[in-house]
Amino acid sequence: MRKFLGVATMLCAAVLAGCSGGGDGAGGAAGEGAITVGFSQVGAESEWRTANTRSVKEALAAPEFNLKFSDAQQKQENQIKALRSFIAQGVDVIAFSPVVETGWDTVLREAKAAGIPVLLTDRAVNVADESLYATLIGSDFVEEGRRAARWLVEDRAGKDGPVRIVELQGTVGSAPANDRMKGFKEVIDTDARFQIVRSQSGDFTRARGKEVMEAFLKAEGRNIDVLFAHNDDMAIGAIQAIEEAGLKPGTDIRIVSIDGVRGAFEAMKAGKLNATVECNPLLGEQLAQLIRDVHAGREVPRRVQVEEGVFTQDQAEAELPNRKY
Ligand code: GYE
Repeated sequence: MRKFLGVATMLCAAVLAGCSGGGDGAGGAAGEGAITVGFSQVGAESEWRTANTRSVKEALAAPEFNLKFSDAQQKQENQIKALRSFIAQGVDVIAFSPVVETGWDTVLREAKAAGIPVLLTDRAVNVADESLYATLIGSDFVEEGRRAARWLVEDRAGKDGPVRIVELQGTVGSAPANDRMKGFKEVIDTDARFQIVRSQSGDFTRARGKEVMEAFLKAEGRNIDVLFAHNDDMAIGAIQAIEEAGLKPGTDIRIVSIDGVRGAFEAMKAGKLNATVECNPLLGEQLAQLIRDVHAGREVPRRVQVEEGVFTQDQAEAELPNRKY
């Protein structure tokens, strides 16, 4: 309960900040002296991402900002191009959600040389010089992986025998895929019954989630006890593959995934998904505040964390009307 109150408090604070900021907060034209922000988004690969884009666009539609938004379609080269174009245009601040962790040193050095501060949203980077970005606002993906595994350990309590797990990984090299894998393994490795028998990327999309699950089912037949998907969309795609194979998702194969999007709550209500670990995409207002602070030269924390919970099937129906994404 405490966890959910935390999120609620954060959301209320965000709503209030939006109201007191003046303007309608959506679609407003940039005012005089507005902060020009170049935002490079990962893509539109999942329900989570769509909600995240909406939240960022809404928060940065206030007249105090002039938003230049670019969609990288899940390709790092597109993101690097977008960042270079923001630098060439001389934006005041760059914010971006890096598709993968490595390969950012050069372009971030270019931004630094141009005197443009960079804020990371959602995903982390791996750079030698940490001063290349001002802050990272996002979730603790390692903890999300641990939470998924802890749910599984509890789900199997009192049942003997090996537990054969298949894993649908997120985008290869992305922070959430690396960290969720790590957190999940850390917990299941403490009990020899749990084995990951197959693990492959489904690139965070429904279509790939379905395809890869089909391949898992072909290879393993009925010998799959659990599916761990790094996001809800891949789990939803996989559910379709499981049904088409004549099995009952949620029963024959227990399923846990991450994000907590509306589609996951619907799948839980229908008994097809067993649990989802929350990852809150509604970062827009917090990001707007960090941009104001960084632009004004105020000190900001290196890492801003989002509070999140875990939801199970029995909570789905009651919780569904409260979901904001
Ligand atoms: O879990 C997934 C999305 O980076 C946290 O990206 C984000 C992840 C999210 O595609 O659905």
